Amino acid sequence: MNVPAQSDPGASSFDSLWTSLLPIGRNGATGGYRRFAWQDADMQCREWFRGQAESRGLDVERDRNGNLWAWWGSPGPGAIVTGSHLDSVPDGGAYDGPLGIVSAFAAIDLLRLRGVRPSRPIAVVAFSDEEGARFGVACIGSRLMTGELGRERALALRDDDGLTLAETLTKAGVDHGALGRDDESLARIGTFVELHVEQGRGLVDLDRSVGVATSIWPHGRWRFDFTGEANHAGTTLPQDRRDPMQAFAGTVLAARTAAASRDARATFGRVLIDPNGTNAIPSAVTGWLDARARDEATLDDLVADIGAAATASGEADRVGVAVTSESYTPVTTFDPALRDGIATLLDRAPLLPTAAGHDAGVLATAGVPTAMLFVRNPTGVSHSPEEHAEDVDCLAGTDALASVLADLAC
Ligand code: HGY
Ligand code: MN
Ligand code: MN
Repeated sequence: MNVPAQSDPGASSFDSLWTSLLPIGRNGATGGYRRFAWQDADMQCREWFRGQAESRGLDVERDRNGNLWAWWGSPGPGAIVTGSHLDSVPDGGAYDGPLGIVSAFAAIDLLRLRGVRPSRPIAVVAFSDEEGARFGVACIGSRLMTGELGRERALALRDDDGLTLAETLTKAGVDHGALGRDDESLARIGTFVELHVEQGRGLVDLDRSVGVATSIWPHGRWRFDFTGEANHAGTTLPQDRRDPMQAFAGTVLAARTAAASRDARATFGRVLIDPNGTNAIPSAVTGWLDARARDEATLDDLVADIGAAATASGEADRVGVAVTSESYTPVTTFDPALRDGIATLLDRAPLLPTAAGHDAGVLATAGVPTAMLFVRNPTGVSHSPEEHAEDVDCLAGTDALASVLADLAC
């Protein structure tokens, strides 16, 4: 972003926040972000958060589950909370998550410039590990806070190097003794509003810069383990092979067909191959299915079909198959009165559903009055270095968020 500092103080505040965060965790070769929970880039993002909060005189705290909070006013019940996450998927874009946090700080700057004096506390939150890129479960920070993810299960989650979350937190100097449902933090949230880059082209089609979320499709993650027999790539006869890659490939193709017939989504975006040698039949293949659909019955049906296809492929290739559900998020409907009030406040902003998951969805499911704002994404591309939002739309989003915060907090 490049906005002349003097021309518009709101733009200048957004610009300096955005440009100071931009280099952290960016891979020079791909241009994508690798900000994985509790690794160096994530720790630097957390330092950035602390620095931005402190430079604004906001009190910073890290809650029992590693989520960061910055308070304008005393922490307490009825707070208007806004924010998002700072971690990314592998080679993710700059906007998914960080836009919500940069806009939150910039919105506070705008409110102060306008002389707004909130009668309720306002907080900016950065939830831990929203993408689940490291430990496999999405929204770990918010799910721990609401109790949807249990303490024992969370601590035992492992990354690809075999490190548990418990070991990781200890290494990062975080005491995990009190990890788990956090009624005190939850009780302080009067309303939560998350601003996010749109992950689709709904706002492009409607020619609007800002929209309001209606609902999130039900979605989940399943691990598919295929176990075969390692052997020589050249000397093993076709009839002697027990190749888990073949069974996996059959499952991937079946997933495409099963999703297409239901207008649903099925993606195998991550795979581990053991031992991963060019001239050896693998002994094991593990693939993770991300599946989403308009309603839970369709999603359940879709996953059952893909599971059946995996079993059939496994039998045909004499390969063992095990399917494990790792997370499941039911359909989320955002608070209708809050949603409609915000849409009216924002010049009848359009209402949009999404198939992307968010911490806002976790909070809404836990009964917190929650809303989301979307900022136009000209290509709709997300979870990729190509993810983008125009400067003018980011500023419109910040301005919209500031209006919403003022409306709710004053
Ligand atoms: O994967 C998701 O839906 C979200 O972007 N974390
Ligand atoms: Mn994401
Ligand atoms: Mn996100």
